[in-house]
Amino acid sequence: MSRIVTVGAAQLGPIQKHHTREEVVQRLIALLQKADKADCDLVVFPELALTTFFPRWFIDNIGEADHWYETAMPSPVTQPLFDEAKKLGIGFCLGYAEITDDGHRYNTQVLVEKDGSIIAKYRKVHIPGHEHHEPDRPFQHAERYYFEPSMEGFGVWRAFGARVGMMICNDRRWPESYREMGLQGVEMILCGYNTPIHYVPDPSQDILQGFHNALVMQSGAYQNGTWVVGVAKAGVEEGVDSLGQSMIVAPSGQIVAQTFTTDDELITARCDLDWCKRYTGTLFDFDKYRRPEVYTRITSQRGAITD
Ligand code: CDT
Repeated sequence: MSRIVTVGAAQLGPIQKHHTREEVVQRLIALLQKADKADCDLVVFPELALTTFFPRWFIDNIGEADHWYETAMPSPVTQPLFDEAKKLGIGFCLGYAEITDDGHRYNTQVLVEKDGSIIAKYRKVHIPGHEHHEPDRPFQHAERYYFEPSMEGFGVWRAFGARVGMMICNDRRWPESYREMGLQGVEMILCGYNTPIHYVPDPSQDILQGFHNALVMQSGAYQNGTWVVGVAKAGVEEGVDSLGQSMIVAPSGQIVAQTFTTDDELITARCDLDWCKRYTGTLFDFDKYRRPEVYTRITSQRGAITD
């Protein structure tokens, strides 16, 4: 008997600075209700799904940014989302900015089961952008100021009858992210993202944003024999145009569903988990074909040595 998880990728349109968390939670609930009509088991929301993408602004006193972060999950404001999901019997994955009791700041996703219990928390490993104010940019990408990189790495958890992993936005561009999970037998990777179309350090990449987005998720899925669910916060947010093109990618690397707007939009797919074995049991039978003894640079060295 095949193992099916029906997943919904719940893309969000922009969240402007003046939008309250209460308003955003109502949008998330509306998407959950659509997902219920489509018989979803699990709904994936974007990175930083409760607020605008605030690292586009720099402020000298980081304490003044505390209001963008969640101190608890769920909280009184997000509890209605947890309640609705539990009532509908749908699990979800939600990205948000987290501040811990001892003041650490992470870019985080939680995975919540159908009964409302939190299965896992993932904190972003690859933090892109810059640490300091760069006044010549049209907008900042100061994630390295607002978030510290997680030292916890990439986990895989049993949930929804599957082996589920998580990553966040820039993580999807790094093959190591997928492989770390592939080596734990991952069958479905959940990834929220906010990707500005304009890449300030090299604008020649702007036109390629959609291509690169698909390229990395399709190859990551194929090379690790896993489903990948990539979900955008899209559209023009505070004047910054961000990529949509949320997608659900099969272990073959094929896109089985993709959004066509930059607004709140749900796409769904019935994901056959046994499809993973067609790849992990053949061409990508890691146990048979991998050569870790010759990959030692991967963990012993960070940058390229060219001399
Ligand atoms: N949120 C996030 O990680 N965005 C990056 C933007 C490019 S780096 C400035 C991404 O990889 O999509």
